[in-house]
Amino acid sequence: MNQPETLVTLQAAVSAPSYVNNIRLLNWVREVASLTQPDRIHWCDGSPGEYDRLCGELVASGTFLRLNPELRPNSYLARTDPSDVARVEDRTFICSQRREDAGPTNNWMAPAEMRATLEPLFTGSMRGRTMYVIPFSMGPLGSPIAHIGVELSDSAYVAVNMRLMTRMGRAALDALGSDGEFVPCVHTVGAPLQPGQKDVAWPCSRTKYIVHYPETREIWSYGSGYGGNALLGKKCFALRIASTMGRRDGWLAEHMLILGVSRPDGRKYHVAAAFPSACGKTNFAMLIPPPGFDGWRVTTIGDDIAWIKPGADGRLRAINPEAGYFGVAPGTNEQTNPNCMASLRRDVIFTNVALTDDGDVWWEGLTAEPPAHLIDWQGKEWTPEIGRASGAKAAHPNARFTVAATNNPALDPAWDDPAGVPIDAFIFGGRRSTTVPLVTEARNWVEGVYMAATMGSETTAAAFGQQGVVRRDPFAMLPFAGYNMAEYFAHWIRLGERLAAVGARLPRIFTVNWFRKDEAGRFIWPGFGENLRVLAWMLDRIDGLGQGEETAFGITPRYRDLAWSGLDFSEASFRAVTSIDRDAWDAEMRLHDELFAQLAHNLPPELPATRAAISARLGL
Ligand code: TSX
Ligand code: MN
Repeated sequence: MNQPETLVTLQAAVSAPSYVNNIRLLNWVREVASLTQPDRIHWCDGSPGEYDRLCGELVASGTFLRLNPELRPNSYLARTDPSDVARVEDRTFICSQRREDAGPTNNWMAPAEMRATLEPLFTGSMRGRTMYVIPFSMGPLGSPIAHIGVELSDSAYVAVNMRLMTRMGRAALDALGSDGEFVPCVHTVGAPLQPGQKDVAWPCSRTKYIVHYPETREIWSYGSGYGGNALLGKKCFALRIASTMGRRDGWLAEHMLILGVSRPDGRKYHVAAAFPSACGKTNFAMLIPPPGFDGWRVTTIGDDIAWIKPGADGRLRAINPEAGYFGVAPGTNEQTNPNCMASLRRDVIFTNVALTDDGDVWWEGLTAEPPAHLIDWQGKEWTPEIGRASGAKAAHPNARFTVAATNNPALDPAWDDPAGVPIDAFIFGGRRSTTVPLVTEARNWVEGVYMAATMGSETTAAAFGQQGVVRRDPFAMLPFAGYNMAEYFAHWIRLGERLAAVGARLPRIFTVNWFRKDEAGRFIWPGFGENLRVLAWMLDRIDGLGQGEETAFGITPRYRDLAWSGLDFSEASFRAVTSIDRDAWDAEMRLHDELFAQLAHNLPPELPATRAAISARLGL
């Protein structure tokens, strides 16, 4: 058989349009279709017409509710099954050949054993459904930092969310070309339909598997239709699989926002920042300068994930692999994040928020007072009285919005630049009511890696068990590293060494904590836009102008080193957010030891050495 004939035959076998010319892709789609046995195959082209059609079908099937177009144009509400509301970390697996490669912080199963487990589950799992072929680019189309993925999913909800969250459709296939490489991602809700069986609004399965094979770079997701379990470009590809690609090829896939900051004179800087959940990453990425900072501007490149590669000059350049925001709705309002509220005025898919009587959305924290009547995230009647009596929230605490980045009024002009933006600083943060000061600069790369490796955050949601307990979340990557966390630390240290060896300018590294509390349990630092005062000090440091003093851990600004114009914040309050308590740090260092003991296998010796240097400086 000659080449064109093979192509045409393959295309016909999987209902592919004539522009699909990647033989490997066509063959893989055929294999997965013969395994999962969908009724139909739909190749997503990513057009607006296709998006509208699929959303219309989701409305007809009861998965979507169209919101009032006068109040929330072109927007929808989806309510999930009450059992399918979040990522399932205990059902997430890294299936490398060797258990040590997954490390002690990941669930592991041998690839052959996992394949044997999944095969019967995926067999016929798409019966009665459409299989959507969803080609997507993580990162600007054609960028040397970007990579292509293709998700096969039996969920139209996934297809429309992927259109908002990635560069999805024919353009991604064009970038792939006839011979390009892609990360194959298979997703099923695990709810095949018998002939004539009526579907439910949110099909899913009690059995769930979120599976990664880092060595063959495959993702297989079974049983959930929700967010990170189902939108496989995000946590599964852009963090877990990409982190293993980055280790192999010398780059970084990080759980970081990327923002631009411009001074009034136009000088512009870029920072990437990692925070665990519930620290306000999206708010920070969309920050509005406070009073006293006229002429300053903060712009968003990304709010969740950064792919960072050394450029020809050795400088680290970052792209946002995503093209939209899949953010937590509760707590978002005109005070905490005006740019986000503006982004959500139209063209949004809301998931598990509450519905108002006039067909708009509401969530806890949107307004000071809840409306008198709502339909809650489970479709039930809700009033403030019911909420008070039963404790039931109107919106699920993990309720989400999906919206294209282009809706953000603070979107950075370079957000889609294939070259990425040069990173001047990394910021690592956590939510700590005591102990960790407002801001500290690492004196060198290794000290910065130590700060990031020992990051911790106090738990806020009761869902995570006890409240107010510090959990270590190194680099905010604990649930997202696709390989051994100790080797991930080593990769960071070695990358810094390699770049320093070629004389490259490395980003500065800072650690921040917006969340210190006073004896009465009140937040001391005003946070939000006022955080720009801390950012501005960082920029001064980068320019070699900012002053500070050495502490046991690094360099901290004194009261006079920050710009206070427009804010009444006393020197005593400043001391309360920057003071270092020797006893608290004694206890803290022991917790660092616990982490390092857990990660002892292949832990880079630089980290215990840094720990020893810090305790010596503390006189412990
Ligand atoms: O996002 C937050 N940021 C970063 C913003 C750029 N939040 C919300 C966290 C939950 C997602 C914050 N919360 C921040 C913060 O800097 N700081 C705080 C704590 C805080 C809360 C309320 C007030 C001050 C600080 N003030 C009043 O309520 C008036
Ligand atoms: Mn995240």
